[in-house]
Amino acid sequence: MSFEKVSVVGLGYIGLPTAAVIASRGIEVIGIDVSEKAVNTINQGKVHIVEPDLDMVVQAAVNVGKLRATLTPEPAQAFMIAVPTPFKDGHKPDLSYIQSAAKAIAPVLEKGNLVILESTSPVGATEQLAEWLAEYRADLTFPQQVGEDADIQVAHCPERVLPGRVLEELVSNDRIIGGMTKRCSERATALYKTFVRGECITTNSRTAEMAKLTENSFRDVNIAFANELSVISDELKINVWELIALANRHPRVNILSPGPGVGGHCIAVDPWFIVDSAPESARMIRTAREINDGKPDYVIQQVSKAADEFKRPVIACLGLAFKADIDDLRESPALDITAKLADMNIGEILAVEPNIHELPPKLLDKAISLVSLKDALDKANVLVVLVDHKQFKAMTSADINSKVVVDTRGLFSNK
Ligand code: SAJ
Repeated sequence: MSFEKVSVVGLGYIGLPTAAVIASRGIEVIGIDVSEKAVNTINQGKVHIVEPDLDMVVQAAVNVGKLRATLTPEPAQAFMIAVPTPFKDGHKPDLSYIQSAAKAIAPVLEKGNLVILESTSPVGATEQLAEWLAEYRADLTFPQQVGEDADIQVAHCPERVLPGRVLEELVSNDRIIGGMTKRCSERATALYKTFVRGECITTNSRTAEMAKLTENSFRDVNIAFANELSVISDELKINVWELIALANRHPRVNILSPGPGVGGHCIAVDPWFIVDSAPESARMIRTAREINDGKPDYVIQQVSKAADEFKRPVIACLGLAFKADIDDLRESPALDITAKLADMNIGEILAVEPNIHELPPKLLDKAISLVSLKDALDKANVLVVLVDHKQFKAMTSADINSKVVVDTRGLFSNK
């Protein structure tokens, strides 16, 4: 059976591009979100998030009437849930957004519908979603059955796109599809085949959940290794960038880059889901998280030492985003470091972030000025490179002349 009407629940960094891409294939897409502002913006053909080319794809889909957003769910053949899965205190996964989505769509579900969980989730979350759907449908005309005879098919298909390259990766990446049953996987595969050019590989829901967590944990562990090497290299007076470049010349070695810590809402979060599920066994995954979370304090110590060299230190923090060339400040170590430096009162703090126009709430009540790169280079005697934005990569050794540089991204390792 082909899909004529699909609903996407949660119109954020993943849901909105997914909705727009499916709509661009000629399928009618209804986007559901709890934010009235997001719904209104999308219905005007505009976007509320920054992602290259997304504005064009959304505008086109809305203009031809294939995409529309609403606050209240309505019937569709398939529902794709792309809501946040943050963690609560003690690094425990918070599934409340998935639960709310289940509650919202349950009344409009019809026999034979497909429900896909796209949100990165701890192992067991898809089974839990099926149980919630059953619970919220219990009093209705046909209750959702869990298991082989389920009248609603439930599957997990974790999103895997890289912020900044979402539209391209949504179509070209392979997809892992973990159905609650074989039939669920087949239906879900049919839906993804309408817009995915990569391969769709089927498994069960628990393995699909774990596969996504494993991908991000692999990266976290590799970055932790690089971060540990950077601290060891400082102790041993070795340039860590040169060291890693040399080691990576080996055909079977591929070490990622050290930095000021790991940010974003994925790699800094997902490994904790594994640790929470298997606290005794997930030793390396936990340690990697601790190493990466400890890196900002190490950077702060380095800056503090650098500031001690000056009577009136003026410290310029270059970058606030969690990675290069985006405006996303979520879980950003750069933001954290800048805030803590201001609290320490060790000098005047300047912040440079070419991708935003005003200081974020977290920095508003602090003695920090948001300045241009040029002003920072004119005034500062200590430069702290926190993000490798393209504007910072273009700096020359003349720009840094007599300044002390704490370079967490290796921009000046060869300059
Ligand atoms: N970082 C380093 N060193 C590196 C690479 C990254 O310190 O060598 C830091 C970045 O500066 C940033 C953080 O790690 O603070 C994460 O950045 P990222 O570019 O590695 O990843 P995300 O969080 O933008 O996206 C990841 C991707 N996962 C993988 O590459 C395995 C993406 O494909 C996932 O869809 C996304 O997580 C997600 O939603 O889970």
